[in-house]
Amino acid sequence: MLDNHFKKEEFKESVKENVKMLYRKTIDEATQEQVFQAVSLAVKDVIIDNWLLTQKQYEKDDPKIVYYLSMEFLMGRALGNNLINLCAYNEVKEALDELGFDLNVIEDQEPDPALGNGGLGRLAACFLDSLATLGYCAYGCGIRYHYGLFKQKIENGYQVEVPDNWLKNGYPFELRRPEYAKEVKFGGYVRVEYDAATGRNHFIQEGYQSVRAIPYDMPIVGYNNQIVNTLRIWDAEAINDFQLDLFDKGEYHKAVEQENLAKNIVEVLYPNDNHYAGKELRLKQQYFFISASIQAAIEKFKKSHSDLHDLPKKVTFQLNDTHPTMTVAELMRILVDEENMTWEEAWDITTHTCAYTNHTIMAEALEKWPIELFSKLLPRVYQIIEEINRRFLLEIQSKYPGDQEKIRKMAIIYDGQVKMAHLAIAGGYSVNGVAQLHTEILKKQELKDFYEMYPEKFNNKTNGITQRRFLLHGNPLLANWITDHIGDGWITNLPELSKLKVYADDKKAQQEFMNIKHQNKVRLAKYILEHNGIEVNPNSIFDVQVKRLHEYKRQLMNILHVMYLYNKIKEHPEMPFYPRTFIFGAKAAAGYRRAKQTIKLINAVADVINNDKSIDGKLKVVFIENYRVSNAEMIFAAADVSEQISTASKEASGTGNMKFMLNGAPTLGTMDGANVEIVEEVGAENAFIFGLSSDEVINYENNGGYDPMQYFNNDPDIRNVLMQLINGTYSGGDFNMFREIYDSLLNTNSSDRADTYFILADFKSYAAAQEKVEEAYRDEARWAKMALLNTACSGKFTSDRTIQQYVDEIWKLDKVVIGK
Ligand code: GL2
Repeated sequence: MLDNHFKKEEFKESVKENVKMLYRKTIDEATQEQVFQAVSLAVKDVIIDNWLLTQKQYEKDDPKIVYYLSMEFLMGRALGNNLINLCAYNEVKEALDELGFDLNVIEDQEPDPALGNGGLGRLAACFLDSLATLGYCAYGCGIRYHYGLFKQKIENGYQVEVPDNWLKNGYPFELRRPEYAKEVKFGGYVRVEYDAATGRNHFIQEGYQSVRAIPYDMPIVGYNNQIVNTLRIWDAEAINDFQLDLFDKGEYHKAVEQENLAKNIVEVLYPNDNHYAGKELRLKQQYFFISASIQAAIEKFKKSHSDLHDLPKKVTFQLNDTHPTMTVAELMRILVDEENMTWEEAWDITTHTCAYTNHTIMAEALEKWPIELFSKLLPRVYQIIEEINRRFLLEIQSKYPGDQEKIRKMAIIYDGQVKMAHLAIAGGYSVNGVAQLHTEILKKQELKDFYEMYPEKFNNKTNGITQRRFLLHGNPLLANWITDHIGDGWITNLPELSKLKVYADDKKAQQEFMNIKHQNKVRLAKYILEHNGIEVNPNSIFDVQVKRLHEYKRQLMNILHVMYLYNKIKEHPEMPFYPRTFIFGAKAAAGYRRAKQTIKLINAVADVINNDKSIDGKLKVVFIENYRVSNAEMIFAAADVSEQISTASKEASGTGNMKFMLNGAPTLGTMDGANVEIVEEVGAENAFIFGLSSDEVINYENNGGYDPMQYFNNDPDIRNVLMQLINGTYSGGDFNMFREIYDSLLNTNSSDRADTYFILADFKSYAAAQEKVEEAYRDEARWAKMALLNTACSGKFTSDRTIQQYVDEIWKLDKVVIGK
């Protein structure tokens, strides 16, 4: 065991031995990447022992299991995190020092496993960390994409996507488990066979293509408790190797197709965040990993239990958004077709085993599959959904006799489409939103009819984040300072941070706190210089917006405000102005044109402003290339201001907001998502809140009445900034480069409502809030107190709390302690 009785000399030997075995080299000949592989193997060796121990304990205790089914797990690097959770980080750092290597440099060799897009995938990763740390038996189930989220390069100000071949050197923490392979079937037709003996029909899929799903397991190390859970991601392989006899039988085509199916299915993660593209391959991916995961779960259950009716007592399938909703139908298929249960029995089990989390109200994210596509690809599963729908409509009719409107709005299959959210709600026992406000909007607006029909299913689970990665690993200076002041209980009990409140007015504590922030800003400034070639002033205010690029998140409002500030500085050079660095980081979905134009705009504005000597470095704009989990950790630690400026009602929760808060950056934001709860915890005086409320936004949306042109006409500052989008100021004289952005705000040429996300409506209150930020920052003591209180009040936002609520209110899991 590495924790507590870590043996440094043994570890060093093991690293050297690994270098020798893997590369036939001595350690002084090895590259940094080779040392990374060797160190990781040595760490994995330790983890495996605990992994086995955990397995044994689970076999002994037979605890209830949650399967967290998700298309995305945005894990981030594992090496550093594993060392942190094994409580061996400092020891390994020392050991490597003695071998002549720097752990930070070694950590940097690891590719970010980026099997996710943004918040939804990162939440899944934080949840796994908390589940292992709290001692719950949990499996993450997902897909082993060969290419994760693309790497972003900025060329000439534009985003260019580069494939992320994260497996190219081999990933040291995964374990291939071919003995648990499962077959997954696509296409063909369903033959019905009547069994006279039982009087039942049997449904047999024939003429299908299939792939073999091969699981790869990644260890999820709990913090200091010897528990190691499993993230199981499925790869695909062709079932038949190339068969000449098929060729002879004229089925050459089928053999090749089957091979291609296997090759394509796990090739790449769809790079869309909060957006559904409706591609057939995506539907294949969904069924592929769900079928394999559910088959494996049932098989595992049957190994130690004799009666499948007990499944709900021992298993929960948590559906991370609608992407894994196929679970409902696949479980029904297995229970009815393979286990020969009656429909009623199977339905009772299914609806007590599946639970659904809704992560967005964005209409474009709602998954609806055309019947034609669906029924062709998954003929038997589709039949089952038809039957679920038929019975569900009967239930609606008996509850609301004659109400056709209810059927139209609630049916699972309607208008030629399969509506996945409706299936998830009908087929599960729990529906949760991810922040209080979001859950209320679901109940009152988006899912109102379902809430009326099944109020008992609805509940809220406000998101959280793991402090182990986002403070202990990402911000070691602050982590040590906190531990020096209040002990290290916060690592597994974040609300203990409130003990820091007594230091809020303590001059020395304030100075130390801000000094740490400064050092972290220096670290980020160095990264920015190395990666962007831009020099930034660590004494300026670091104002940061990092998240996916999406119109509703309003990076556009941020950069328009930068343009506005620049105009003010130019017009009034004598005006007092506290130096500011506006930092952006964001990937845009590869096919999202408007988002990509916004990236270009940010870079174009950066180019002009950063090169204008006349403003004396008062303003800098930086777009950090390839924002991802590993650089995020550093960015949160260095932020002064946390930009959380989505149009109220649109951001279901947000989790970046919590990471900033934890690291002592006050929120500049709207009353949206979890911002509402952040303000509740820290107090309105320690945040900068502005803009329309969600009720106001929803009211405008439902009743019209918002006219952005009125702001353009009446406000010369706004008009000025908007005109600069089309007069060449930031485009070297090209009037068209940002025309579409301009049009999107005012017009006119498109059928969309102008300024869909109320940027002009909120602009002036945003600018006013920004002025308040500057005023607060000038007062050093006030700012230090605010920053410190943000950290001190962030205890609620640990994913440990979120997970405990899921456990208590939805999953009902048993706690496991190793050695008990
Ligand atoms: C999201 C929401 O947009 C985000 O607000 C939320 O914090 C996360 C996690 O619940 O889920 N929904 C979604 O589809 N994506 C998100 O990040 N991609």
